[in-house]
Amino acid sequence: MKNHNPHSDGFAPEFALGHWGLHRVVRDGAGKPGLRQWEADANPTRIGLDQLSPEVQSLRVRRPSFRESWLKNGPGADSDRRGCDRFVELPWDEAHELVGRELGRVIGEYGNRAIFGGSYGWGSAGRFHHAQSQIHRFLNILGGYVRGRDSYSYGAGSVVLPHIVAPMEQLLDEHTDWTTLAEHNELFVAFGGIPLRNTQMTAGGPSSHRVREAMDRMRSRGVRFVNISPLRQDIEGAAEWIPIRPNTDVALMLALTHVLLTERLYDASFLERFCVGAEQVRSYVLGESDGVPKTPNWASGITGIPVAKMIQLARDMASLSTMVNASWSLQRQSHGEQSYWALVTLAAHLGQIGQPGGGFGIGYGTLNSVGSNELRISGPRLSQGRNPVGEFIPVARIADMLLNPGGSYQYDGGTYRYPDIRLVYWAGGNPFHHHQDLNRFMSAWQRPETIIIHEQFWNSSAKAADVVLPASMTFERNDVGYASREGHLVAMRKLQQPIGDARSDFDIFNGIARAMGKGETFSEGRTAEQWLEHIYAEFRARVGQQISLPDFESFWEAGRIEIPQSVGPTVMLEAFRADPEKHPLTTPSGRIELFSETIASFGYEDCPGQATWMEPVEWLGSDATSRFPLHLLSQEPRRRLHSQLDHSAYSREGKVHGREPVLISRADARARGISEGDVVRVFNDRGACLAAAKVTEDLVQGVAIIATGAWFDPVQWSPENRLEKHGNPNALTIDVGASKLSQATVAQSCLVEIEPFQGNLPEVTAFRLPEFVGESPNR
Ligand SMILES: Nc1nc2c(c(=O)[nH]1)N[C@H]1C(S)=C(S)[C@@H](COP(=O)(O)OP(=O)(O)OC[C@H]3O[C@@H](n4cnc5c(=O)[nH]c(N)nc54)[C@H](O)[C@@H]3O)O[C@H]1N2
Ligand SMILES: Nc1nc2c(c(=O)[nH]1)N[C@H]1C(S)=C(S)[C@@H](COP(=O)(O)OP(=O)(O)OC[C@H]3O[C@@H](n4cnc5c(=O)[nH]c(N)nc54)[C@H](O)[C@@H]3O)O[C@H]1N2
Ligand SMILES: [Mo]
Repeated sequence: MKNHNPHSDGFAPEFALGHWGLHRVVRDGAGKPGLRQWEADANPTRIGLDQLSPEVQSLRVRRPSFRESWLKNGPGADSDRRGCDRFVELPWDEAHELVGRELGRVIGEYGNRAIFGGSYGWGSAGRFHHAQSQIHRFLNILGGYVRGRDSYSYGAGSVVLPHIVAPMEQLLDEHTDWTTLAEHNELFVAFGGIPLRNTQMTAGGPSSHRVREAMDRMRSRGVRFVNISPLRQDIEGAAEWIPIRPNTDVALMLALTHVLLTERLYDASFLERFCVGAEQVRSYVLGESDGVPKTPNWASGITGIPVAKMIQLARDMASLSTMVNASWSLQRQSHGEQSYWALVTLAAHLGQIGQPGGGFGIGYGTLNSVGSNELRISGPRLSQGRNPVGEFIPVARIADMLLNPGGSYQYDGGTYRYPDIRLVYWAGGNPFHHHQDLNRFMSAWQRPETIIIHEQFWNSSAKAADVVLPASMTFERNDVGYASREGHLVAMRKLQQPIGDARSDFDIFNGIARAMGKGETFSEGRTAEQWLEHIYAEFRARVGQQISLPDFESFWEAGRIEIPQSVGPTVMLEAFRADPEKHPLTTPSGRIELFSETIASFGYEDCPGQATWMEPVEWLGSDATSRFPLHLLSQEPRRRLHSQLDHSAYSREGKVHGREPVLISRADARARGISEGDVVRVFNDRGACLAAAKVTEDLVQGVAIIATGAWFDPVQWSPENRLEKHGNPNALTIDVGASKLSQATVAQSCLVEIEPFQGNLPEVTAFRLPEFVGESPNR
């Protein structure tokens, strides 16, 4: 396989692919690679362009590293020193031995049910070196592991939607494409907006960034965009902004439904033919079942939106071809299931589901792929084998699991027990980025006897592990790049040798498997290069009916091949609408379940049988606002992917005095004596972080926003930590489930107070290496 094209002359292009997009590789006279924006990208991103920079590379994990106390005194030793201990670097053969022996010990003493291999996270683009597939395959050949279910992205949505419409992944894949919308849609109502910021990404790698163009095309056709969000910028460009209090969209959706019902603007025949439960909805919305009519007047007190605005919006929706869309943030909150249930309920009353210009969306504006009209085919993949261990947790319940082994919990109609975890193994995710209430998480993280992580960088999760194995980056290995609905396959060629002793996750697992006498089982006798050809050949055969792909050699030579667009438009739930008897939904009734007998039968007070307004655990209507009067939202970051590349120049340019900005309204800033650029302390009873104030007119008063992804940087690596120095919102968020149904994260339900920071400013140390024992060669 040819890896290098030192005389790149435009005929054999080299590409680098990230979840943020495609870059063209250019080489200088010495053959050293650099990255440039891909000229065919309609709206290229700057994220990832600087990933080869010395600044980024200086924080690489270079050699297998072992926490000093763990190495000297054995598993479990001084686990409260995780995060601040020193590390000892060892050669690979010793690392393989040590890790293999420790895995063998835990499995021998406690069984595979004592290993947590949930390993949530985005890792990197590339179908073979997909960290999650590699770790799961590896742990499966050892006899299995406790896994995590659902996601931090849309855990509440993905559990409730199969009960009421269809599996969430299926719906996401079927979103009506932008081109069809441009032709047929008249009014696009976006709860949570359509932030272009977020459409920089597609898991697996976008081709061209299409959403800005798509929205412009719709505007030029006269489509009206309505942005219902606390933040005006959630739609960039022309849009009407309806500011709303966070976590109150369900009340608004119910009030809109109330107007449709009382003004007889709803589609009775749609409800009759395609839905069950319209009667229960009617009775609840009109207040017959609970004595509280869900009128615009009622909703106005909750949402802060004027009554007349709601009435007009409902009327417009009923008279125009209307798409109602909710971002994923709407369900990453307390009772998050209700946002999507109320959205579907509203859309059902409008009666346009299955039509090309209307219906509902649950993810326009979250990723570049949602709404594309490229072919929907799952890509080349590495088989993960079978997991003999049945135990799982809803992914965001990890701290509960570690803190309460044997404790019971409810989930989607079942009762389960938390397993007793002794060893945590992670590859391709950053729990000290993604989990809520990180001070509490620090105490959970002290429980296991051993924590092993494969990482590229010395980020917070690496520093807090016992064993850190250095993972290579995409441009240090060959891979095949692909994402459904992106329309291309990319030869991700190795551009340079891995830094230090870094290796691919495949090579790392292969080495440990060999040390455990299971090398052949893991590798099946194939090298990484042979695996690439193998999974490509499998893919080529599988999709042969739909698309004809060249052999591997030709694909590799070409660098990138375009996959033909799907024939004809995609319209969500079109077949169901055309013939619900022939194409019933997979719900128990085969219809859209505005009332679900199944969910009602679970008897959950926090998730009844139909879309219901319930107060979030924390919101601007809580009593707790007397002490913590601001609702903190933590949106996805514009200049990075989660925590990835937070140390790159592009991400750092977005910081103020090296700290993450906190967006705050002018009125709130003034009331607290805070000016633009001031370092402030954002706090509640769970924790505090430092951030730099960014004052704006474009945010609802009472709301603050910190983007996620500043590397967690506590003054003290202990549950008693009082301050996070860098601006990580998960120092503040609450770690409880959305409801007993999904147990999903509620990162967006969080109250705080903000004050000017007094005293000596602690230095940000997030981008420092840990301490090593002894001299480290060529660091
Ligand atoms: N407060 C708050 N918290 C949130 C959210 C929120 O809205 N608010 N959003 C949540 C959501 S939606 C998500 S999806 C999560 C994201 O959480 P994560 O997916 O955990 O975040 P990433 O920063 O992408 O972490 C990926 C890690 O994998 C490493 N990595 C990359 N490539 C490789 C590889 O090839 N091999 C190995 N071994 N490692 C690799 C990277 O260095 C990085 O540390 O965060 C969640 N957390
Ligand atoms: N650049 C970039 N893009 C990304 C990612 C990234 O890390 N960086 N991460 C990707 C991932 S993993 C995911 S899951 C998606 C997430 O996609 P989303 O969950 O849709 O993204 P968020 O940025 O969390 O939220 C979008 C907006 O919703 C608004 N909002 C929050 N709460 C409420 C509410 O209660 N009501 C209303 N009406 N609005 C609210 C906020 O103002 C926020 O700006 O983004 C993906 N895209
Ligand atoms: Mo996500």
